[in-house]
Amino acid sequence: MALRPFLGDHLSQTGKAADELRDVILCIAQAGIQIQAALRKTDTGLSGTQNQFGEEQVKLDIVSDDIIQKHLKESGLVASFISEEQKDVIELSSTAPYSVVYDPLDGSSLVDVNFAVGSIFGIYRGAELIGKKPKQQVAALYVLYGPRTLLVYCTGNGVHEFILNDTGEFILLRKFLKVSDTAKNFAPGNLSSIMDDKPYHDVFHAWLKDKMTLRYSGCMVADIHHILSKGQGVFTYPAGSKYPDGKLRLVFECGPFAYLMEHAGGAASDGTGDIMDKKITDIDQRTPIIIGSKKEVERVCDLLS
Ligand code: P6P
Repeated sequence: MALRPFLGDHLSQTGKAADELRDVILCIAQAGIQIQAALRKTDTGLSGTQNQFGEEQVKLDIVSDDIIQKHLKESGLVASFISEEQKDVIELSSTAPYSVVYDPLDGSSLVDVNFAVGSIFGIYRGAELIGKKPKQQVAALYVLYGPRTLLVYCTGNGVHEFILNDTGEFILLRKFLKVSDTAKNFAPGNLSSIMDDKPYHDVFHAWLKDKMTLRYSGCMVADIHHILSKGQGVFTYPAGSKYPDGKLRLVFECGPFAYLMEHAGGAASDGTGDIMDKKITDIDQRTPIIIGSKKEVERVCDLLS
């Protein structure tokens, strides 16, 4: 295979993805290319509408969601999908092989400050999503829109990183990303909760005592990519008074990242159990998350328990 194969060839040869799964991922990659173009020219203002969580939507949330929906529909391979920007499961076909869950533009409130933002995707076999667990995903991937446009995917055979080149092709950058057991960096979400959450205060104190380095951007895709790219780190977003079940969603944020992190040798917990084992009961289900280097995740869970 070429030194820097195209995404499609790599999906078949190294990712060992079935042809139809490869094609769904290639459609998602095409949507990512259109979204990164839209980021450069679309107004970052508010759309005047709210999503299912009552959160203000920026125009780019809507634009990104429309781009992804168009590509999923045109693929003819998607039975149903769940988008953070839609309040119900959207059914397309009862016979198509896969279903897709996604957050079209995670961190969209950061576009106006020119921080990196991303799209997150999880892929399941069949039409049903409610009742499934993230460990039943057959693939997960994200597209990270920063100074470079990167795509990281896993179809069960390693986690692999691609970069969008100047002819509009995703080519391999690094294969088989690995996360070591110990962390040097920490990404502390919901940090304000240390004021009334002693265990989380103790976690923060342990990180400072161990002279670990903070790396937090406010976009989960960028902060999780930091761990996969550096090969170490921990990201936490525990529950707190403002978010009693945690802020981040199981279906289209924590589930796909748990799949990627575990396949890179890391871990993802809700504080008491694996995110990969959490049953999807509702599309807008939230969960606390501690994710990254395995031993650091264990240490944080012990301190939080
Ligand atoms: P906070 C972005 O809005 C997001 O959903 C994730 O991308 C990010 O990790 C988190 O929320 C940031 O939350 O409370 O730090 O603004």
